[in-house]
Amino acid sequence: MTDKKPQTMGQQYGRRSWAEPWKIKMVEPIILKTLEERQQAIEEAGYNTFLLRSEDVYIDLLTDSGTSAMSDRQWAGMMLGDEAYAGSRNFYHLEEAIREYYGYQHIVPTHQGRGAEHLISQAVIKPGQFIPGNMYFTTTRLHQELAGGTFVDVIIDEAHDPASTHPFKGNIDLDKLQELIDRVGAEQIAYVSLAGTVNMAGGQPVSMANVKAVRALCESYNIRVYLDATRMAENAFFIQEREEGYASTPIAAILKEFCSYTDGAWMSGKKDNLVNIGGWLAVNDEAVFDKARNMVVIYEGLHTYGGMAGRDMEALAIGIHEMVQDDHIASRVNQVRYLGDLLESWGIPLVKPIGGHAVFLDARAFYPHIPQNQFPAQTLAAQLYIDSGVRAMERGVVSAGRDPETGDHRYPKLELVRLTIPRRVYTQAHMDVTAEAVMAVFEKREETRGLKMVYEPEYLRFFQARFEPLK
Ligand code: P71
Repeated sequence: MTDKKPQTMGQQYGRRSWAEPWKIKMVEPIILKTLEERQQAIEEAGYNTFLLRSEDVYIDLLTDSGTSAMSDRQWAGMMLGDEAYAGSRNFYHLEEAIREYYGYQHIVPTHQGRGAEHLISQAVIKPGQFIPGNMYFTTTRLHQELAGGTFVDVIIDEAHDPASTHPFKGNIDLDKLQELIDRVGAEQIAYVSLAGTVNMAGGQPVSMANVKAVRALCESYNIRVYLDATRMAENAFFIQEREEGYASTPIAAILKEFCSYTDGAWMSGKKDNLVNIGGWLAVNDEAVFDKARNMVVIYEGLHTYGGMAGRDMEALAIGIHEMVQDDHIASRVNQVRYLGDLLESWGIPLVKPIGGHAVFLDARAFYPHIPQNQFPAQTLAAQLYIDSGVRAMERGVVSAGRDPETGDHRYPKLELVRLTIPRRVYTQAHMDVTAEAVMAVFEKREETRGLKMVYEPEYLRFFQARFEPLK
């Protein structure tokens, strides 16, 4: 028995508590399967959390992509779908929202982010050109490679160090960018591929000062800057929180200023934009727009729906408006930080600072006895599911794939497991259960063995690869 009085979370932290700026109107039951059922499920899934059935998962932190909860207004907007093949009213609402909040002129709708990546890559990359960027993303780099380009990582070194607490680990290293320009020539650079925030680095932001400096350098060589705006609202929150002069600037104004230093953006609406499906490409250059708008009819659908239903575009337009509300974005990022702070205080190795959409466990430090070719992050994700039904995602050597030239695994410095938090879906209690699950797996770390890959698909292998436990 303890005579300690229970404390609210705010009291434990010596501040007033905060709560989510929404209340729940509809619920979806979730159940925790038994240990035996979970063991069988992960074995059937080849120790790959992408291959689990959602029904077998208790708390699903695989991704924040398309898994967020829509608001009552978005659902109401779904009823206003104009399902005309051409010229749907909802497309014009979407176009207005993108122009208002991101500031780009020309909009091409797509079914999701990779559809937009395909269009921009094909529209502006000439075979043999280079695309410098602040760390690769799987689908982005693949589309750049399929267009004949070569991605070059020019992110600051701190981004590759999980322990570095640099406030803007997503920044581009201007010396690395300059060095590439000097080496290959400005005309051999298709564009700078800038992501805000950087997913694979741990959801780390880019500062306003950095995007301005990148812009200035690129302007002097006539190089375009295109933005992966997938989690740019979260990036705006970090600028408001950390960068001098922005503490009282609204998220909407920060977002628009940041975008003004870029020539266009591709977007997975499934993240920041708070919808379950959808994406877009937006550019200022008419010639690029013309190409992309022509190509969209081959791969996605007519240029006023791009693979989305009218109702999807309406929900997307409303989601963009909700995304920039300061209380929404603060509660979203702070929920992620709540989970990260708990784990960090218990000594769990993770990427610091805690990013915008997820907590990234450092699987290399978690399992120092498992070599990278025995897939420590894949192992950790499987263990977490077995222990507690929590589903996470590998972001390490399996995700990095093989080098197209040598055929060897690419061994990234970061070998991570991502606990990704959907927006407006889980409560603080779910975060507590997750934290305890990570701790339980951590306590068993020494007896845990790695995996071997027994099936490997050619493209984006992490989605469908299968593994077996090492004896
Ligand atoms: C995420 C996803 C979805 C995903 C994609 C690939 C492997 C595993 C999971 C998608 C992104 C993203 C960024 C920065 C473009 C896309 C593609 N992320 N840029 O993190 O994070 O968008 O999924 O709508 O096609 O789970 P798309």
